[in-house]
Amino acid sequence: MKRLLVANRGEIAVRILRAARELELETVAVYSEADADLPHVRLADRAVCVGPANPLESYLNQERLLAAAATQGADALHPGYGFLSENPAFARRCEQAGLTFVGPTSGTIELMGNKIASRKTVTAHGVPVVPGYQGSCEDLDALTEAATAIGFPVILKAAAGGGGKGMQIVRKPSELQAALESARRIAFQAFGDSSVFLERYLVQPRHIEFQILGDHHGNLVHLFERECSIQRRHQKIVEETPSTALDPERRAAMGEIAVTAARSVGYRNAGTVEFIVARDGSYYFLEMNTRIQVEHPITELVTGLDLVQWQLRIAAGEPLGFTQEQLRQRGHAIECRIYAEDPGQGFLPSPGTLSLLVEPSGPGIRNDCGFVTGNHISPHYDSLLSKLITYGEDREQARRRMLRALQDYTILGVKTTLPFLRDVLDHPAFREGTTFTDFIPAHFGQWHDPTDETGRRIALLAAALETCLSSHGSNPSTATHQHDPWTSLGAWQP
Ligand code: MV4
Repeated sequence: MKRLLVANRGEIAVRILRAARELELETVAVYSEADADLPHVRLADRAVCVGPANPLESYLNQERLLAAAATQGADALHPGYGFLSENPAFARRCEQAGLTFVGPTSGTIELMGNKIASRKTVTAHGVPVVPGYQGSCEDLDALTEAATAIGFPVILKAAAGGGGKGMQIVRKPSELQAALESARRIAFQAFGDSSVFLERYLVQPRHIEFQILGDHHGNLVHLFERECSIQRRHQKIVEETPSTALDPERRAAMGEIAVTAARSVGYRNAGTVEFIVARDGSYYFLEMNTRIQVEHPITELVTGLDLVQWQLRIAAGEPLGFTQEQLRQRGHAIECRIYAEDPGQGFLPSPGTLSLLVEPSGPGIRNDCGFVTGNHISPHYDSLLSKLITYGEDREQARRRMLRALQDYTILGVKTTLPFLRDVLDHPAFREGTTFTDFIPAHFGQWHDPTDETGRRIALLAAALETCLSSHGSNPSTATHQHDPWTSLGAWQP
């Protein structure tokens, strides 16, 4: 492996290019016409424009990416996350072109992409899954019987889904038919595959995932967990490790199960096994993600390993240089996702020009950022600007460092999640570590920016305008009491 093409943009492209350069690989960046000024283009040895801003014509354009790899003489391709990272057809085309795809095989991506198939595979190897039914869901009678045996409430999920799309919670038998039709229609529209399956619906669960690394020599380890329960509409916004919900015994047991799940498909490279953890502490396999994840840095901080470098070293055939017993979790790490979105308006994307970006720094602070002052945040792409990650000897130190870093972070020109995250990190429930998947709707149902000065500014402008427009001296009361602030202040009165 000599020359790596990074088929992505933004912070993850920067992250991968840094790892590749430290390993002395030559690097090729790709970019769309909208992204020519982004940092990832400058960080690479070479850069190729792969098409217009529309991702379907650039970062998702398989022909253009494969052509760029061929003309630039790349022998490996890192897909990052999103875009083509979990597309088995693209991975297969890379394999067939003799281009090392930095990730698992196309067969593994395909198998794990189908939630019914992955459930069956891991179950056969003793991995616990949520009690459910993956038989033919077209037959309403059979489905009703299965749901009744499982016990209501139940949840319908798309086989080709993951990440929450098309899920339907069903509370009683009479709701099943409508929910089934809706779930199948949404699944077909989103994934072109209407197959769905059924699980018991767990109330107020936690979402905990385990990082996996497997090499080409049969070595497979887990790098402990990440607690990802703080989500809004199935998008994580704060992640941390270790989880406040696991004791050493449960952590070790879940880690072993995660390795078993990965081994059951002969997993290679970095991957993530997702679990749902019930309130009684029981845990169940949900799905496996076959890519590097957004939240990988917190694992790097507590293990001391560079996960992206290991992805590249594994892809080059190098064996893992350590065993499970040599791995330790040390300290605590928290990640906050900084999006160009308006948290006061339902997280509406806030594209625009970054008129100023000043990153926080100092002990235990890392900011994985894909943009600099002057860059345009395009509405064509995911609105993630950067990931702010803090490390501490313990959770409270990591939390306080995060609050300090969030205060020191300046982003002007677009609305961001920064003020919202300050309130999340300061919330008593977060301080206590009682983080469940309903954290945001439960504590931040309708949130308004406490530092938003817009209302005050409008009042001041209105007062100034009123003062200018009002004719002085014509009112006899002002003439007689001109030193009385209750009359002379006019519209400036509080
Ligand atoms: C569940 C669940 C409860 N029971 N599965 C959401 C993301 C996806 N990876 C799995 N998700 C869930 N799966 C069972 N068996 C609860 C969630 C869930 C959720 C479900 C509906 C609406 C909002 C949710 C928020 C977080 C987690």
